[in-house]
Amino acid sequence: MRIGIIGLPQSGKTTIFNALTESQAKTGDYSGVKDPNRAVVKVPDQRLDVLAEMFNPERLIPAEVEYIDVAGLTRGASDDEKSEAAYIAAIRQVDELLQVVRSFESETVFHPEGSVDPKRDIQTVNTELILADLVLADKSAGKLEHQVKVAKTDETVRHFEILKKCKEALEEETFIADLEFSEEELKFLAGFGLLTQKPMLYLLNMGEEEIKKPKYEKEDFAGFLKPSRSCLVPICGELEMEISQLEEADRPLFMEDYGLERSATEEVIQESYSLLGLISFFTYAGPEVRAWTVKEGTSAVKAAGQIHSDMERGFIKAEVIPFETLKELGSIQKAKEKGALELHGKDYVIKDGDVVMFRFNV
Ligand SMILES: Nc1nc2c(ncn2[C@@H]2O[C@H](COP(=O)(O)OP(=O)(O)OP(=O)(O)O)[C@@H](O)[C@H]2O)c(=O)[nH]1
Ligand SMILES: [Mg+2]
Repeated sequence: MRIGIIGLPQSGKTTIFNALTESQAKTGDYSGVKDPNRAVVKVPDQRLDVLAEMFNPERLIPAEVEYIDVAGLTRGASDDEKSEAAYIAAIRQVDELLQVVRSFESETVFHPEGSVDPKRDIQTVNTELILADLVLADKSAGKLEHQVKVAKTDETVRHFEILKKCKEALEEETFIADLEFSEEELKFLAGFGLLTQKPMLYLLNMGEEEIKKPKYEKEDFAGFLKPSRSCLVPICGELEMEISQLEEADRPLFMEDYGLERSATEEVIQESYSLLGLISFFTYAGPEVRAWTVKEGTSAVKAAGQIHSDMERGFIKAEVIPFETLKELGSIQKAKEKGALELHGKDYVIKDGDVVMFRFNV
């Protein structure tokens, strides 16, 4: 999974990138154009730790997420009709966006709009996303319109209609994610990497003093966030970055001092997963215990295919035990004795936390 971090200049994107990825990228060096920061992190999952203890495997492989932190979006970023800004191109390929919204006050950190106003900033950024998509949809529709004139096929007409629908929605400031499409239409649109089609998680970047006395409540943003399924997580970016730089053993005490119940990193990943409709399952084949990520509703045979195409082709059955049951019983051996391993066929729908052994034949 790939997640792009966006927001206005100096809203705290790189600070939060560092917190999420335990990186040390330079913060506060506003310079407009720069290469994106990238880092891959292992998805923290306490269930995997329990399994590690139970199986004592040679290798423990968590799921991974890549974060891409780009330069700040500015007003008019999408005005250039000829070439798309490189940092916008860089986020067209991600699965989900994190929009960092500044709530912290600071005498020393400048605000491109002159004052702290999260709702206005969200609007500014979202307008840029809409414009960037509009330019792209317009260009592509123009090309198709030409094709429709010179060599009309049913397909070109259909594709042109899809883009027209997108353009009309964007002109009304509707995000593409809030439109209805058929499977086939979605397949066609997937190639464009429309920014307003991506799930978005908003991170309200608070100052330290806001932990105890929040300036804004989540409810203040209800009905305001786009696309409509989005949600907002308040996070204290600077503190989270400090926490990420501590030794793991020192973190709980530090967090307690500031009245933080858990690190925001885990919450961000959880919310990111649920926005994308992703779940985790686990396998314990041979020397390896491993976490896998699939879309909710994935069948056992497709899940096997994600591991290896041979496993999909030669699929026989899946031996499944829910994580909680396995944890209670204490070991696979015990689970076998108790007959707690369920046998499922191809069409079984994988559930979050399933511990699975695939039986296959090649
Ligand atoms: N007081 C305070 N300062 C913060 C907070 N989060 C970030 N900053 C500061 O804000 C400045 C900008 O932070 P960055 O993380 O570099 O912001 P950015 O969004 O990546 O900036 P650009 O990449 O230039 O767009 C830095 O000096 C940070 O130390 C916060 O929660 N409180
Ligand atoms: Mg930055």
